[in-house]
Amino acid sequence: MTEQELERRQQEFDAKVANEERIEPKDWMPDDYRKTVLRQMSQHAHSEVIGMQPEGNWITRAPTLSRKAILLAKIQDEGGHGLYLYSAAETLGTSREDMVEALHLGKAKYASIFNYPALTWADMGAIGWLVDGAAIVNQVSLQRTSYGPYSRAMIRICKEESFHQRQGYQIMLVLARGSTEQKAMAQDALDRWWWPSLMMFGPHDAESAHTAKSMQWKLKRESNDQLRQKFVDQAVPQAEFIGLKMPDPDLHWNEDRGHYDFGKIDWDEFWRVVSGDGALQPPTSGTPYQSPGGRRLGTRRHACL
Ligand code: FAQ
Repeated sequence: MTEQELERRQQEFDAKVANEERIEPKDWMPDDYRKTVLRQMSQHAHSEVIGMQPEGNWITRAPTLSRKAILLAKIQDEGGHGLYLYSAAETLGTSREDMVEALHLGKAKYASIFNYPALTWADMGAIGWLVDGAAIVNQVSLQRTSYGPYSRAMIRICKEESFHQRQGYQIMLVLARGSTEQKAMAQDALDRWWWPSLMMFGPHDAESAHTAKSMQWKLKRESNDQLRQKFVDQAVPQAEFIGLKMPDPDLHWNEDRGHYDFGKIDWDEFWRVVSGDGALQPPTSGTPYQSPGGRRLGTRRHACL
């Protein structure tokens, strides 16, 4: 391709992005754009599939038949999301086998939150409420992403994810209004899943390798910190409504900003967990489990591994 032709195609691509048109598989796109969309979509697809595992662990231990049926349907949906996303990513010219191989070789990532163990039934509530809740905040924004197949996959995924979030919140609500022990179990799950949920949005904008370019391409429509703030503002009143306490002494409403301020995220823990630190050492009776990041994880009394 001549330099002139390349420039013409680049201008055409830039104009489409500026005019809010979607980039389609048959369209010319810069190599870096293709690489970045593929990285994000394959990471997203892997997260959906790996994300089935902590919940899959609880299918045989769901407390009632109805809870089991709901959990099964929810986990199947996550598998389906992975499949739409692999199909959408294949339109960029890579096969599903190559994406899965990259995952197995450690070249592709998945959301680090799925390295944390699901220790009690309340974790099914916390995962739905917080993990799906954080995923939706991001995915609603991605419905307007510039890559057509990704944006269309997000529309269907958001509808299903919204049911997932509600079923999780409903589990938490029932536990929080139950016996003292059930309420303690719900609080323990919130304590363990809150900070990892905030980490799902990725590093702060100033530390985020890809955000600036992805925003310019309208691949990302809101930055990691903007999305994280939306999630916090939404989750805090939800916790208050069911009478649970967020595990963050620095969390408070900031009248001037019109948002909640919150405490510092432990990024050392994030990077340790991203790089595979997830092994759980079973405690001796009554001593706490340690999270992959070293935080206290509840006791053997609550765990049903
Ligand atoms: N975990 O430059 P940035 C779900 C990596 S779906 C691990 O800010 P970017 C459904 C990042 O890859 C949840 N690694 O990156 C469900 C990069 O490393 P690289 C998944 C992370 O892409 C619920 C480096 O850090 N959702 O949960 C994470 O611009 C319940 C620098 O980061 C999506 O994937 C992380 N959390 O922004 C299923 C949404 N964050 O690749 C079952 C789509 C960052 O250069 C049960 N993805 N890294 O080696 C995105 O929106 C973006 O990729 C972000 C990260 C926002 C996650």
